Amino acid sequence: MILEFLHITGGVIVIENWDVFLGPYEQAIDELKIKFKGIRTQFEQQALHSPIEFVTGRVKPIPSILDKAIRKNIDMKKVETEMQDIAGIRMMCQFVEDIETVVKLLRKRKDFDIIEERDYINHKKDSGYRSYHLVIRYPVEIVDGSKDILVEIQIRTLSMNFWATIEHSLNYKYSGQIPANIQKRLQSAAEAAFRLDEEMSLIRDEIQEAQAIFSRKNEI
Ligand code: 0O2
Ligand code: 0O2
Repeated sequence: MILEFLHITGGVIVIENWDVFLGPYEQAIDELKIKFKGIRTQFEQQALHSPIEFVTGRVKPIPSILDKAIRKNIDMKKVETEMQDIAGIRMMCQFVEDIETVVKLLRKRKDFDIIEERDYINHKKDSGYRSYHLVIRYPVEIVDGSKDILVEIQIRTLSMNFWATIEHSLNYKYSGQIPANIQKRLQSAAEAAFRLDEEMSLIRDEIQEAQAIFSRKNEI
């Protein structure tokens, strides 16, 4: 329960012991990274194309949690349920088609429940942002028993990731107010990233065959 970490200073509710509060989130990220990297390893062991290229994860830094709570008017008492990305995992894929494969794999898993799905691939954001988002309820075992943690999983191609990383830095630089001319450039860069994904999909069989030959050569 978050309440045990809350404490009122000058009328403002603050979290008193961040380490203890964020501990289960760190644990969830560590466990999920191992599990998802394991999926990739299993595909490789069977000499199959892995729909997952690489996996990253992070616990949201404390200043970002506080910023977002203020920006979105989230009551700190409800931060565990209303801020769904305190724990975040990202899975990068080579091809757009891989994203659906990964989503299907995740839907079959028994170690968490998917509580929300947001398809920003077929419904891209106005900024040009594309990714598939899932929010899962993941149980971590802690000394006091089991604790359910919400984790946001973002699944995207390498090309979508390139665009999102650049756009995120610009957003940070301009505090969310990117000048109109740069915004326009970003939108056309998003179009270019979309076309790159399309082009790669057209020669997917060829690329995968080449990658299989390359990995067999490395094994020898
Ligand atoms: P910045 O500027 O914040 O992007 P390892 O244990 O070695 O596999 P490590 O070093 O712990 O990995 O980090 P990992 O898992 O490779 O990735 C951490 C970076 O990925 C962070 O960047 C995060 O920004 C980013 N990241 C990963 N997943 C997410 C996510 O779901 N949401 C968000 N917002 N970011 C994510 P840095 O290095 O902190 O720099
Ligand atoms: P971080 O840690 O800086 O990445 P909101 O969180 O309010 O934006 P919502 O509905 O809670 O919206 O969640 P949404 O939009 O499904 O996913 C939020 C996260 O998706 C963001 O986290 C980003 O990581 C990513 N995202 C969404 N829209 C964009 C976008 O236009 N550009 C980029 N680069 N990333 C986007 P945060 O909150 O920014 O945290």
